[in-house]
Amino acid sequence: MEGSLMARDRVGLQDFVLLDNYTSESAFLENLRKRFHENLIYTYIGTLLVSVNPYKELGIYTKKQMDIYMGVNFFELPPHIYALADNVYRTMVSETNNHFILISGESGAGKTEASKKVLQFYAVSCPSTTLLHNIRDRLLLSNPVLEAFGNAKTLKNDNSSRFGKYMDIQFDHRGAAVGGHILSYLLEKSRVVHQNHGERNFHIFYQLVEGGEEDLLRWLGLERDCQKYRFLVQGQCAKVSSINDNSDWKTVRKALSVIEFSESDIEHLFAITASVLHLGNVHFEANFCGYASLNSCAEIHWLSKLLGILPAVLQEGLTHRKIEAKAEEVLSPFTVDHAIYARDALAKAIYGRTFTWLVNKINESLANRDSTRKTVIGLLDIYGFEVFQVNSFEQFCINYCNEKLQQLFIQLTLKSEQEEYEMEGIEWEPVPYFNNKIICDLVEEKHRGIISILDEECLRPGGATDMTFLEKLEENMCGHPHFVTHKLADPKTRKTLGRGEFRLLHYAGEVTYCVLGFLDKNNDLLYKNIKDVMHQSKNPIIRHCFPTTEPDSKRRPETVATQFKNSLAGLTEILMSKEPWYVRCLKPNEGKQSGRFDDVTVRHQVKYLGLMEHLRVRRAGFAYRRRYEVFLQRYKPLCPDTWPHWRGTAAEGVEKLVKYLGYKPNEYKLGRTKIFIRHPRTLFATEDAFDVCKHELATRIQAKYKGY
Ligand code: AD9
Ligand code: MG
Repeated sequence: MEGSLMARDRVGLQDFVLLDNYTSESAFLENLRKRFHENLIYTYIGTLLVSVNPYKELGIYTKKQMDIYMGVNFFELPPHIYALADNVYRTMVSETNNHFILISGESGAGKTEASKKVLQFYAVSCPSTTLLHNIRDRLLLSNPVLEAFGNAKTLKNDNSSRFGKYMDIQFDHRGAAVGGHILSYLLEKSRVVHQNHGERNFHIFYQLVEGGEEDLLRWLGLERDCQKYRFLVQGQCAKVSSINDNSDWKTVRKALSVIEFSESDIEHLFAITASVLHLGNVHFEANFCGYASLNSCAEIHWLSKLLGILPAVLQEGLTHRKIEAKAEEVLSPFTVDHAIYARDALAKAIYGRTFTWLVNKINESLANRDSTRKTVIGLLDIYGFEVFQVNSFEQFCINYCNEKLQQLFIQLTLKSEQEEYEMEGIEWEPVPYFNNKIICDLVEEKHRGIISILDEECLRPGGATDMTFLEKLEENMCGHPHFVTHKLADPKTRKTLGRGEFRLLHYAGEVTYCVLGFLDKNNDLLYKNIKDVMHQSKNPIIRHCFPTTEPDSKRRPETVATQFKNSLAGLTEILMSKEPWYVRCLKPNEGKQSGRFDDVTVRHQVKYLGLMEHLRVRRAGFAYRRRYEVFLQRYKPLCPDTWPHWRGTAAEGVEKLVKYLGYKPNEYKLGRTKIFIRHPRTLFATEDAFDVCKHELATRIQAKYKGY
């Protein structure tokens, strides 16, 4: 197996740094394509891993494969996500510092799959004890649960992450995985009440309806038919061939027990899930005064039962709003439209807050109670850049998040490279690249960015609408090279833009956003009286999610976009304090097809992900660097002066060693603490010599013992 693996990977180059014509995009693509058609989906650029989604099972994630990659030097085996995971792990253990793996790429490129593979690798390959097996299983099983509640079928991906996830895996001093912690980012709640054609609601709803046991469904008042629920039928694709809701239900159900959810937690959780479906079927009619009246006895019955709230209280909360006038409270009835709006707001709030509860609960179960020093490996798997026919507030947030990650990548790769050369006293030639800071600023700059302007409109009393928001944008962004609207566009572009739209020229391409709903989604308003109703719930999760006093209830809560902006700033800070590693995922085609490598699609991603620039930086500089001590320790048997003992400094030893090995002066540089090697082939040659040497030594030792 090992042999065949090595042999198979002689196709193309395993590392783009070896490309002779390294500035040629075509040569880059050719190498990717050649490898892709041989099912070799991984290729390095130095220590960065490029991955192309194969859209089929390759059989390369077995336990045997994990064993092959465990503890082996990074460049000694064909590129693999396990090689990267192993390298990160071993660096963490030997240097006792914190790391993170940034997995990026557009929607459907394979980020979530990659992050799962990394987690599985650690769970299986790290040292463990019976006690720790629990943690290991919980780490692994947190995934299906979060995916059930946080992923959904979109037009881009049948299992699209609709929330951002950052997970710290904690290790103790022996390198055993001892705990974890998850941070989640902005769940796309609007999906609960609305799905575009060809898309689904969150997986959990279908899993429950399709897979839920008869008794459970009866208890929840659900029928085994997705078509019965308004929140499940809008996309007209409840059944998806690539998804088995029935068996996924079983996995989730089992996972919840392993993560130590009590039976009562589980009951309450599914009571909430079902109540969202019942809420979707609540129907209003106009009464003789033109106000909304409820016409859904059965739904109210089930909602009342599942949430533990009196039917009359629920009914009033769904059709009225309380207005505080002087010392008294007045009940103001809703119109039908208003009632539908309030109902949907409630469904989104229930689901969104329960999701947060779920993440917290999982965190409790993953918490490591031992206070000894730990190191962590952070895994970042966020929703990828996406462009649909109609793009709204959700895409705006998701794409902004991707801009931020691209910015982080640019800062870290170029910054760290420059700093390292500077620190080590090595000359460095900067490489030009597109810096997307200008787009990040356009979105997030204080007082002037799109988010600030949106917030201002949300706060402006009276008269603010989505269209006035657009007008404000036009006033402020006029002339910005990455912003255009119908009014600001040249005649040719104008034809492609509607009057209620603005277009951003993102690093990954143009996206036209429809402003409809921006204010509303950013405000995310929920009337106080319905919150109070929820607080009366006998369902402990709901009561917890709707506390009597919300934090800072006197101040106006932060808007959704501002909260998101702040949480991304927090994330950036977390990441900046750790050592970065990168996986760049590429999509081979737009059709989710295996075996099809579409040049135009891949070329576009290679371009905007900055892979060519990254390669150039790697090539302009030095591909590999090793601390003197590490380099000497490994290769000292190759030189009689350094073997078996070297008494001088490690730096002097390395100098002796490379001279003896015949390194040419332009192939390497000696820095203050490290040796820098320009081409990997130099290192590979040394590695080959080392293999021969090891073999000879072993033969000599064997011969010696045979003589006895
Ligand atoms: V999104 O931004 O969350 O919409 P991801 O996470 O980048 O997106 P995901 O990992 O979910 O994409 O991959 C999409 C699908 O591609 C998976 O459901 C698999 O069917 C397929 N895939 C991805 N990576 C692999 C792989 N290494 N091997 C086999 C894969 N199939
Ligand atoms: Mg994903």
